[in-house]
Amino acid sequence: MKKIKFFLLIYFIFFQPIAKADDNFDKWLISFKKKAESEGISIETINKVMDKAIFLPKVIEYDRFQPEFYEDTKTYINKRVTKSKIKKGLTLYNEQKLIINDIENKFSVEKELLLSLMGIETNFGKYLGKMDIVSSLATLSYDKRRSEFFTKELLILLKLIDDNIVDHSILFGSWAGAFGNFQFMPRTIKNFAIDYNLNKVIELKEIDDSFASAANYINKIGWKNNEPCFYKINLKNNIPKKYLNTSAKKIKNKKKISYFKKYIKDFDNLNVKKNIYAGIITPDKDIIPDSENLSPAYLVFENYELVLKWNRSLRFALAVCTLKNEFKNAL
Ligand SMILES: [Ca+2]
Repeated sequence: MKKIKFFLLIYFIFFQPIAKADDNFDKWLISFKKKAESEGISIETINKVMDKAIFLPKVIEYDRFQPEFYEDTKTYINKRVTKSKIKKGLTLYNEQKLIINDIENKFSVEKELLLSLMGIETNFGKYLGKMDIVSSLATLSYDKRRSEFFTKELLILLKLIDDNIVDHSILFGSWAGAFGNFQFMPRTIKNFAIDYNLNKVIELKEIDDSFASAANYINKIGWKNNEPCFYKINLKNNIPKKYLNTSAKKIKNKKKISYFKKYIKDFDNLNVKKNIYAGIITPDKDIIPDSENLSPAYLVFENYELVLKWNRSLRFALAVCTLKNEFKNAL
């Protein structure tokens, strides 16, 4: 009897939750398919794509353990802006100079920024991800945390497949459903991706289409060439807490730089126009226990906020702009 109870216990602990997750996922899948159909996506496409979708527990694990949540700024940047990455970027540039220069001119976006975005996103195509994107997006749509956002992304992706804009057989990418050299989400593909070499397919794992698409995206959202992203600063203790931004959602309490003079050490040595608007970020304040609140600190500008639109992470945007500056020095 005891043995049976033990097995029952084991069964309930190990098998029951999985069976339940599968069950509920299948239910979710049925209702999602109905939703997709009501949005005008063909039944053939819905069945062809969604019948292979499975629940991926790993995706939930990754979602709950993103480096943005636990790595401090210095570690995050040092891991992503390395000598070997800079070298790799320069090699790629030398091999693809004609295309990259052409795209830089046509879209008015600095090539150094494009190289940096590709370097940070996928280490120049090395980490494109091997996850089945449809299953990743389905898992995150089924999951409660950001269901609405990912359901919309999955619907957009189905529409792109239905319209033959993307080839669904090559949709392997990141756990969060991002695709190609610059890790575009479906909505970004829909709004900004370009068939630059005019062969009627958007190929975001190829240099020409992916660079043009990234340049088009960052240009359309307002990138300004040769304007700064951020400056590292040393704050004085008298700075009111309200000026310290720790969230990537919105940079609040922006002022003309000259306004912050009384709160910044060695202000007069700052090599930046003092009459432009800036915010202050202290990205480690919330995540590092007992961290010194005021360090590191940065003045951030409009271009920085555009990189946040690309990916809502304070550290991501710092890394992108740091690597961009490295390419500026090297090219
Ligand atoms: Ca193409």
